Amino acid sequence: MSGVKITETILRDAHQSLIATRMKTEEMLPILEKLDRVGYYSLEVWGGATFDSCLRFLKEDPWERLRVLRKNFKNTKLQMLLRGQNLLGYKHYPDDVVEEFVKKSIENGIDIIRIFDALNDTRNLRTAVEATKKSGGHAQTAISYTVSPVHNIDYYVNLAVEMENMGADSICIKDMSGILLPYVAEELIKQIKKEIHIPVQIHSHFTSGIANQTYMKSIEAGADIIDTAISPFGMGTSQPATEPMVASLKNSPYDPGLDMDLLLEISEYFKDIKEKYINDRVLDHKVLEVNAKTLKYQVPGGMLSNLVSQLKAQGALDRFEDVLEEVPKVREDLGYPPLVTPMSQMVGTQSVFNVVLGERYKMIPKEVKNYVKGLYGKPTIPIKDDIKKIIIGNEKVFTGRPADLLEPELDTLKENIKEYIEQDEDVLSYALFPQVALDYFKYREAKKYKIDTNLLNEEFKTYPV
Ligand code: PYR
Repeated sequence: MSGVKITETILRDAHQSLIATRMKTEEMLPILEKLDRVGYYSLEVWGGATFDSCLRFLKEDPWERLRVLRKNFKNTKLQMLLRGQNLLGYKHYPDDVVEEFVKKSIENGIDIIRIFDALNDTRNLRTAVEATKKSGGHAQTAISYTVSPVHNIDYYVNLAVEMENMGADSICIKDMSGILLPYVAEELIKQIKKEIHIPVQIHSHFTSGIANQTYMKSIEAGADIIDTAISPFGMGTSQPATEPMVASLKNSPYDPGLDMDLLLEISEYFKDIKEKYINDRVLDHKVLEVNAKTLKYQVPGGMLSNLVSQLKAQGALDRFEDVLEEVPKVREDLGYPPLVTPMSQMVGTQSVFNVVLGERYKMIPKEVKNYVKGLYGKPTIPIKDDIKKIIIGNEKVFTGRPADLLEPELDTLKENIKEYIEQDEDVLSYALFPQVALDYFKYREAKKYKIDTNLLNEEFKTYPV
């Protein structure tokens, strides 16, 4: 039997989970050659929040980052996380945008696309899965794992079978909150492996402190691939750490066979990067602690910090515990959505409103209304009539595939920004985040101008007056 395979998340989820996705491409570059030699199955390097963060905060072109990474990874497959029909944003995009986005992601260097939907509504995965396969990529569909009275083993096994039938090349069990218990994972993977014939990958977060054990039981039950993060950026709200996991599997049939010396060198490099983010106060010790309350409230790490900042903004941080108590109630009202983007934001904001305003559903975000109207897909169980009435009154609920309501828009978008386009991919950046992308394009132009000015200055230096 060949060993378990490892996906390293340092360049995507690890820094998304611990330092708000702020790692810059220039901080990645010096270590890429070593990362490429370790023998990982894949590196998760793109997607999730990295795209938004590049454009909005780092003033980097995410497409250029991808090309640079591809050029430097000569031996390792590159992987990204895609939010199904939401791509790398927070709402549904039309099929023409999804198809082009997937095509360009693969053209620029992605091998494996992990595609999930926050509601596990497979209609929201289909366009991206088909586009991935059409471009020769590996389509991995992810089950958004959660715990509720209706999310049982049968539910997940049926979902996995549906995904395989849809054409998935592998399945990921995506435990974004870190609440998949070791013995549940064992049973879940055994049952799934009985019914499907494609590889199964486990993705968890260390948030509640149980993920190492969950990985071990998953591996023993037949999981083919696990997600880990090199130790300086492992654990806490990130993935289990790579080196201890690799060491734990040594001398077993599951030995991943990675180069431990190289892992330790890589670890040293990222220790320095971590130190810098601690000094800059980007890395807060809170995200590194075991948060056992997660097991009760299921709130993923990123959502916890969002709740804290929303409450701080309203001067109501003392209501934090009340909000945590409210989250499962709102979730139940909304038909038990898994708490992952964009549902985690919706449930979180609604819970904050319910507590801070002293009356439940006094104020309701537009996104929550749209969700109840069916515009994000199908809730796990139907939302009760009385809740529906409170949230959308007598408005009708749409039961079709949400993206069927959206007209193609690429041509119009291209026209809108034609004076800024420097590459085909620019229209996709604009499609996802119109204002943020425009701001970035303007910044890019200004920077170019500045570089020209500097060059001019160099010439003047050569010919002093
Ligand atoms: C994302 O959607 O960015 C996650 O990491 C789940």
